[in-house]
Amino acid sequence: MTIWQQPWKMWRHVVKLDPDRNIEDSVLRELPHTGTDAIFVGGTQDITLENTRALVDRMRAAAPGLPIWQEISEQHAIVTEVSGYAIPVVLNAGNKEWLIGRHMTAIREYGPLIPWERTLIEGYIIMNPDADVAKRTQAVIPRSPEEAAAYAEAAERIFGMKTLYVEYSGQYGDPEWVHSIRDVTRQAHLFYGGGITTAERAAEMASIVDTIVVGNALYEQGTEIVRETVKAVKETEKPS
Ligand code: 1GP
Repeated sequence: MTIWQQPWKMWRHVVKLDPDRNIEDSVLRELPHTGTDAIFVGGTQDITLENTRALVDRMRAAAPGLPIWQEISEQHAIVTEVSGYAIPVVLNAGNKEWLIGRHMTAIREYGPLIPWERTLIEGYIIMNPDADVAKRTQAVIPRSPEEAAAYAEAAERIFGMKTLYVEYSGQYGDPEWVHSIRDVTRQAHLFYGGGITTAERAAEMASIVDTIVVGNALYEQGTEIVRETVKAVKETEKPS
């Protein structure tokens, strides 16, 4: 697979939009001017085809040039008008539905229709026990940096995963723990999401991982924080 088929390898900064949360058109229109590399559309609670399609349509109208990738959590909410699909595989899910069950069902249903060349398979490691996604997947939270790193190593060495997502959703993670994951990965592309609310935090995590994801901060602080975090990330050297 060539690099142009894996555009996320070039992304340093992504904004995650939740179809279940309100956001003004004026904010969506500003997003392409913030310098962010791509938009993820997805969430954990109350994701429907209607609210997903409505947000994707509005986003496409507001920012025609920005890649929009749907992060799939509900099969019935899959929309076709996106650049690609991010498919979470929750490595530390307590309920195996989220590790392989839903994936098997989707493949049985859609098999030949799945555009694999436009999919990003994300090996999720959920780190924040209070996050909705942790509750929904009954995640078994790593108890030490070594355990977190072992999930990453298993993902890469055993399952051959090429992309991992360290998910602290709603909480800023401990950089030492994220470092321990980075240290054991060989080539995997690392996403980090959770609690990036300042330029300093963006720079700190961007010095460890390949791509940072900003969610909540946009809803709470507006597009200025997106601009500031993009700037911080672009001034930070990508880990080698
Ligand atoms: C959530 O990782 C993202 O899935 C971003 O987290 O909302 O805490 O920024 P925040």
